[in-house]
Amino acid sequence: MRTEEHGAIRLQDYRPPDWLIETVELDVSLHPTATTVRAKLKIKPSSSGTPAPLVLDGDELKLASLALDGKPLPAENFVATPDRLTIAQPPNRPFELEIETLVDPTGNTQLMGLYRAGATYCTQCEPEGFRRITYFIDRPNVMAVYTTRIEADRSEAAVLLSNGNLVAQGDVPGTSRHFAVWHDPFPKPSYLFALVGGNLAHVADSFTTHSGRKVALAIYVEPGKEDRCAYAMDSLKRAMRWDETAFGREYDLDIFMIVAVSAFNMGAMENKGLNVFNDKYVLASPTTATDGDYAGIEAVIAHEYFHNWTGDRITCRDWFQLCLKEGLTVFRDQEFTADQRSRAVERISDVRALRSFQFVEDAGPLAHPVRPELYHEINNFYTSTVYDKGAEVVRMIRTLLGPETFRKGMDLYFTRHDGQAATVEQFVQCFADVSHRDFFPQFMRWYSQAGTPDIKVAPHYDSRARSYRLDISQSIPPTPGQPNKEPTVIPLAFGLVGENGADLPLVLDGRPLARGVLELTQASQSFTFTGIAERPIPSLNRGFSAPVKLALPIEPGDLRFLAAHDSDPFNRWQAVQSLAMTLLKANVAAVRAGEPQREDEGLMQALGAILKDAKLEPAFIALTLSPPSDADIAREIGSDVDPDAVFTARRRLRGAIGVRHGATLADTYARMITSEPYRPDAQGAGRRSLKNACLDLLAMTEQDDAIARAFAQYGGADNMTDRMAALETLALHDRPERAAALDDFYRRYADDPLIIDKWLSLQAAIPEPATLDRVRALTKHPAFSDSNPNRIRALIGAFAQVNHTQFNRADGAGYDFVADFVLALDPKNPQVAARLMGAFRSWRALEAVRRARAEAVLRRVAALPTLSRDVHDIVARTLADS
Ligand code: 0A1
Ligand code: ZN
Repeated sequence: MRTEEHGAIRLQDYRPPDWLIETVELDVSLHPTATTVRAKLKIKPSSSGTPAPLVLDGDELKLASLALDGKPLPAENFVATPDRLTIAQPPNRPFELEIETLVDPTGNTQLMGLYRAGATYCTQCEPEGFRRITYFIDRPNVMAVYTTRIEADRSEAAVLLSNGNLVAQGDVPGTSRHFAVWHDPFPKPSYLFALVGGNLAHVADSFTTHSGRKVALAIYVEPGKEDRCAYAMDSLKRAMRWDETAFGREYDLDIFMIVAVSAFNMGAMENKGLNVFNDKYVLASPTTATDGDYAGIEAVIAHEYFHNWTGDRITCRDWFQLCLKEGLTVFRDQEFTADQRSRAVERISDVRALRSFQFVEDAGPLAHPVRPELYHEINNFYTSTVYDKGAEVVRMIRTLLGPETFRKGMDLYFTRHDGQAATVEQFVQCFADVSHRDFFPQFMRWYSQAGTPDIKVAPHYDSRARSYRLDISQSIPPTPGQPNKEPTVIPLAFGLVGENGADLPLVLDGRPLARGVLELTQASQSFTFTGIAERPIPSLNRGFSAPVKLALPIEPGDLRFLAAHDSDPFNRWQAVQSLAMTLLKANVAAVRAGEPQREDEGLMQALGAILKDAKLEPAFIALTLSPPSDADIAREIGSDVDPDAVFTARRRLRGAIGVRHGATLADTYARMITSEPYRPDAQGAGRRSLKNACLDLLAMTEQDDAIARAFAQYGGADNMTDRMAALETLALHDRPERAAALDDFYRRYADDPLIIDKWLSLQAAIPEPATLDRVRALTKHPAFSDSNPNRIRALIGAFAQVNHTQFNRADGAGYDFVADFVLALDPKNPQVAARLMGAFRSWRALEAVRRARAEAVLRRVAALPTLSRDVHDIVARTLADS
């Protein structure tokens, strides 16, 4: 238990540390249940003044011994509890503290600190895991140089790794044990420490940096998995090259290592020189991984690598600044993917995800600013808001300044703050300094105000004056703890599309509009463009230049025109989505009223035109064929949501598309098939995504031949992408083919947990009432394990977060099931339990019956006295009034 247990930690209470730790010498002797950790810390007062007590953080620690400057510290001079080590009167000068602790990696089910993933020893220290290894000032602005000696039985851990460079290794004479010593010359916060020990195989390669230094690269995996590392290694090398070109960032150590482990709470971790990965984001082969898996690997490998500069070289002053490294690094990995694959497709995919997760988070009780000002449990702030909205905020800075000035600001950030633990203010100041623009104080509101801004636009065309005026207002809805908001700086990329489909020149106040970006700064303001000879169609928020909700009265005919002609591909896609959203909202209401579904011939024609447009990328067409997600529709409806009606309306629309465009879809399906061998590149993936979108829409017609086509593809596929896509299609149809394919899938892949995760997820996501019983039964299946986060996410996570109709069953049984699972998991792994509990975040927007059931379950959970801080925090905020 920590003292903050019942209190909040606030940004305004920030104080620099009283003590600094300059060097850490760790000596870790690995043992399955009794690992000894000797830590020698060089500590000094951070300023000359009255000496403060030395308070070191701990978490479930056992102290074995303590010495100061080589002498055992008398018991009356310190207090050690599992969560704290206090020396009330330390010397007021630099001194050396030697701490010996005893930890149990096998018993560590939280997967924070030193734990075991299968037989492998590994660590996870971000954000507060290092204190589960030794007592420490466990905050990111205490930066030390680490030397780590690891010792283990050779039979148990032939490979011993830590951060930095290997400086010594050898046998421990007279024993079966051996050791390795690693030294990391870069001062770093404790959260970036890592060690790994195990019987691992590895794949080696090298990379020559821009300045000609040769860096050794290694990916460590369980023996037998070496042949699934090629794509991860290739992605790593491409990421290293890209960071040199796009940001001028070179790698700095002699070696860069990645270790894939089978049990990990998150995706991966950027420990300096030794990234630890969830094996899901490393292992891939054409027959085991889908195109989506490959894309995920490429993005996560790049993300963790990019952290070497944005996170490791420049870290965060405190955890309130988490978006400083995460938002910026997501922005960087999105740009990397855009350059490696297709910019338009990447942007659309990122915005779809933003709307389905971040907008939903921002509209509910868990809404928080990109930089929170208060937390009870920092683990609960690794959120879509911090990561994805954080990336959007960086993107807006680039949009406002243009790419050249943005790059200058980044260069300044890297030189000015290298080696430091920085703040968001310091980051933003770099852009203010290079641009001499004065909007940054107001722009900071993007970091401090939660909620998605609403933008209302009223256009007026004056044909006599040949002028076009836009009246634009902005407002941000209230969010928990923030009833009133101030206007912020919103870059709105913008074009006026003329009759021939080309953009008209934009002249504002007698000057051409720079880069076509309007800068909104006031609650309401007007912009008048001159020299507009014809009534144009406005194309607003091009490329989704700002993460806002836009309300613009626009005729369906104009949207169809934009869908066909907008020079901005994002807004071509958006025009179709807007048409579909309007129809879907009307049809959700119709389903509930028992009325027939409306049709929109204009939408159908727009889709038909896109489907036949040979100039468009297949991946773009596939994205356009997919209507807004259930989560997105529910969020747009906003209140009194019936998830069954949302699902029905969306499914019927997809069926209608299948019927209306059956011939073209079948033709496109056939055209997208190639005889070339599978390659996971963007082009191949794009063709497969279109092919499989067609397959799925055709099956929505419920025609026997369409189901047969899917079943044939399932059986005949030579790669996992096509097999899985066919299975996903079959899963939506209660036909004998579904059961046959699911059984076959299990038989084929029973030995491969990462593939069986797909099988679990797919069944958990089936939108039918029988699913809950199926999921319950699967929790007892030998393939499931409640001690592996990937299995939990695959089964329970998919049910709670993907299956909107069955999690939100009107009888409340879905809520009870997930809550009971969370309560059983909580004592073992509170972090993963709390994430599952996040599925309740939109309960207030539901219709009355479900809302009451969800609330009852939330209150039942909240009443339990033994909840972890993680789950308690989520439930308390989910239930709070405002
Ligand atoms: N910094 C990592 C995310 C991460 C956070 C916490 C973890 O502990 C369970 C693990 C990873 C990233 O952004 O990739
Ligand atoms: Zn990250």
